[in-house]
Amino acid sequence: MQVDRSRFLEEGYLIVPKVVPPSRLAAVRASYERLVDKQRGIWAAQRQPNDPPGGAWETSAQPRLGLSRPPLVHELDAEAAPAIEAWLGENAHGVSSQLLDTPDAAATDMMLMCNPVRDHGPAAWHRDLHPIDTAPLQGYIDDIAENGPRYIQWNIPLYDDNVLWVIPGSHLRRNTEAENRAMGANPRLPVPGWVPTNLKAGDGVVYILPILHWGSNYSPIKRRTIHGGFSDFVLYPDLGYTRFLSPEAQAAFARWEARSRDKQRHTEAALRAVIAGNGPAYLTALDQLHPGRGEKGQLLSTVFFSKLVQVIRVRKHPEVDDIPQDLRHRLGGSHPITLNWGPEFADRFTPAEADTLWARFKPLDRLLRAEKEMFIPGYQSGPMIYHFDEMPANYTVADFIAGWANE
Ligand SMILES: O=C(O)CCC(=O)C(=O)O
Ligand SMILES: [Fe+2]
Repeated sequence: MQVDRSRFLEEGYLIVPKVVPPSRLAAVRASYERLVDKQRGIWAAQRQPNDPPGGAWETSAQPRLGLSRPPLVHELDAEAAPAIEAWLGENAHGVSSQLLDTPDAAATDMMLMCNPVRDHGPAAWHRDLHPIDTAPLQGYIDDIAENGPRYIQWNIPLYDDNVLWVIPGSHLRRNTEAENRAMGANPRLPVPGWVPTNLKAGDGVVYILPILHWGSNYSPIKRRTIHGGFSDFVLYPDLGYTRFLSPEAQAAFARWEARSRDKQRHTEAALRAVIAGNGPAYLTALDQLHPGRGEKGQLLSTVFFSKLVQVIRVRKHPEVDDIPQDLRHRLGGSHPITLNWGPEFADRFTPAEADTLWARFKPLDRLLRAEKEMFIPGYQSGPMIYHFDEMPANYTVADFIAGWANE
């Protein structure tokens, strides 16, 4: 299917029909329902003394299954195949590759969002963006405007679903005054410019992440909505379940896993070029990591690296005490779409190399910090000393490289 990529880039979202083909819907529903039962067992077993018997299933506003992560990933079997393979259909994988303008987009985290057992009402409007451990909004906007998105996210409901609302075009700009006023006063009310997605079972909405969006109503109406995304930057904690998949699906995950290893290798090469003080090698590694990306894209990757270097420091020097607690907490997991390959990646470097890396990234980290703690509504970061929106003024990758001579 041909989709309208220019409209997608402009509006920041697109409704795609029949992402799960009608002929597959019953099988995909049944496969997910079994996983819901498995996960409910996990939640019941994990419940805390003060929790109700069902644990998170009963307390969460949006009980969510993570198919690609422990513990559920370890429990996938042949009956989970239709749930996983829903990601591989032409209107999911093929459309995602078109929209990302890449030959073979890879599925990232595969999840399922369910209704709560009792009414929780609306969530808060937000962008799925936590600048503290990734980058300021303007860095994303500049990269998307120059090159298109690196990651796209999907909601694919298995039953009709109008929970998600979006603000078209908000992925390419900062919050307006009116939005900040509305979200500052009450982030759980409609914000001017909203559009409901209003999806029929099997259809999907795909969106570009900094878009302002809203879980408008978490009611007990049955909800089983596939959620997750596609990117060239993925990390799979466990692919054991692929043995239950079709040969085509197995081949896809094998390609994506190989690509993940390549991306990690190019990330390491980029950081080794920084350690060696070799500017041309740094630019070459950036281009291998993300071929064809322009200057703004390379700058965004460089900002992501400044956070990855903190991951390496924490691993090599657990005693460091100059990293804000909220940042340190965020850095504990992996986040491949922003080039955080997780704590084990740090073991490619020695403590001394971690020091050299930090010396060379510290000036950029300074520029990413604000004068004082600040807060802007609509993000997944609370008050913090890093900029929410602004990238360092007039700063380029060439400035980053030139700075190595000064430390
Ligand atoms: O429930 C939805 O559709 C939106 C969920 C969401 O925005 C989130 O969990 O970040
Ligand atoms: Fe969100």
